[in-house]
Amino acid sequence: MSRLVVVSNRLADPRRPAAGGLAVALGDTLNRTGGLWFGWSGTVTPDGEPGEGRLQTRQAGRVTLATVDLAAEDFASYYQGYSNSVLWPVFHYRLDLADFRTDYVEGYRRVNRLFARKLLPLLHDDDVIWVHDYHLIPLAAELRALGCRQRIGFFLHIPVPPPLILAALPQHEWLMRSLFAYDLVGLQSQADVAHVRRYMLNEAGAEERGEGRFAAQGREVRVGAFPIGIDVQEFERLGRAPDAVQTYEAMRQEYSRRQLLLGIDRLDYSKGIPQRVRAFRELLERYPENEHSATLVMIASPSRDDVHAYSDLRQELEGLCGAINGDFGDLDWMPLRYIHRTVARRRVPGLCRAARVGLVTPLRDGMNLVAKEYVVAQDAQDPGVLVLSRFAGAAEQLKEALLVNPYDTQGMAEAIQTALRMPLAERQQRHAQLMERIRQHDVHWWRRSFLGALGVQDEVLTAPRAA
Ligand code: ADQ
Repeated sequence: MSRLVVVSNRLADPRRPAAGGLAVALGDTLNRTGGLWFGWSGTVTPDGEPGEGRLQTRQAGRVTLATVDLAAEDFASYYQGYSNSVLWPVFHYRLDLADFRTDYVEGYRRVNRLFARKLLPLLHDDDVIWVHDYHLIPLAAELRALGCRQRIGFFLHIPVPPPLILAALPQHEWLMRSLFAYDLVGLQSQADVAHVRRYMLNEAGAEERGEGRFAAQGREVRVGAFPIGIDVQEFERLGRAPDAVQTYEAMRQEYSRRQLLLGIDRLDYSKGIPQRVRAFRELLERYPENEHSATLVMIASPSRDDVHAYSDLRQELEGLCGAINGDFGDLDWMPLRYIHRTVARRRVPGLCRAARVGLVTPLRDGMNLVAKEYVVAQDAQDPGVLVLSRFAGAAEQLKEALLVNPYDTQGMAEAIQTALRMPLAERQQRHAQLMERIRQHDVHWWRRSFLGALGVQDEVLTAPRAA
């Protein structure tokens, strides 16, 4: 039976449910047959030699966790630099925020090479390797250059922009051609697949061989959409646990005479948070009946504070939120509560359930798991309404949400008003349809369909869980 090897920038302990759906799902697969999870340790060594890093391994159940440290110079150019200041903005269509410094890409290559060098000796002949996300796009090419012949799959968690946006990336040819070193490339949505296809044909000169297969450089890669889901059962269980129930009750009591709207995100410019606040302001201006009633709670977890664009966003948001409360607030009502922190995962289902409207309004998002969590957390008898950006990958699946254009402030305000006024029967109907789709395409479906397409045998995917 082949062994699964997962490679991602960061690791999580698969036995800790606090790690969230993805870590649990990957850990679950790794646990079934015993597997290896490889990535950065999270440690930065201030005087470390660039391109070098200490390898450490430890056991978590049947999973071996293997990590390397990063030298400070590599962390700055590979992680903060090329990954988060170049690839993240460009892949989210934000050329205006990209910092195209040439030395960043050097660090990015160096770390991918380092990962390949450290990983190769740990591999068995019949391993199947699953690489995750934009930090590690050229990893398979680096592994192949060292003689690696195992099957390698890649899953990109973020969106892919159209070819003409990608082409602004000075290294786009090198980066995109490195995809041919994979056997399978998985993307979040059909829109992403269409963009890669056009890139392959128009920019990379690849030959299309049907069923998502493209050939160039003597290799063939298959590209497909594998929309990621959440662990529905685990999230439902979390929702029934005391912490979530208490959170729900406390929120209902605190906002007993209010209609609660909720936003939960990482504080990232891709999430459309200022646009959401502007739409909320428009709602209060256009529909004054919401004054003293509609209350927006926004929980934005700190993220990448050391990257310039993120500190600018934080300032903009603080200004917008302060102005709403100043202009509309009263002694007994503050329209907006903005909390710049991460809430404990076990409380998230309770917060979602207490909210009549879930606002998920990214300008671009690979998928957006909060949209799915919000739906699963609802009371099926009296569910809230999901207002979802059409630019989230999730919008391809969640058609019964109220789909909005986050750049259209007025349109978004109208959609929020529709959500607040939606009759019970319509809410129930939309919720039931959304639930069915989210349940069908959960995180286990996602990993099984990706790994199945990569040729991993059913025995591995369905082997009994380790105790
Ligand atoms: P992210 O951009 O991090 O992920 P998302 O999919 O929304 O975004 O997942 C965030 C997770 O963190 C959710 O489980 C959510 O509950 C939790 N979370 C967010 N803010 C929080 C807060 N303030 N407090 C507590 N928990 C919070 C990337 C891509 C997405 C893609 C995922 C998975 O950008 O598009 O859906 O990977 O592939």
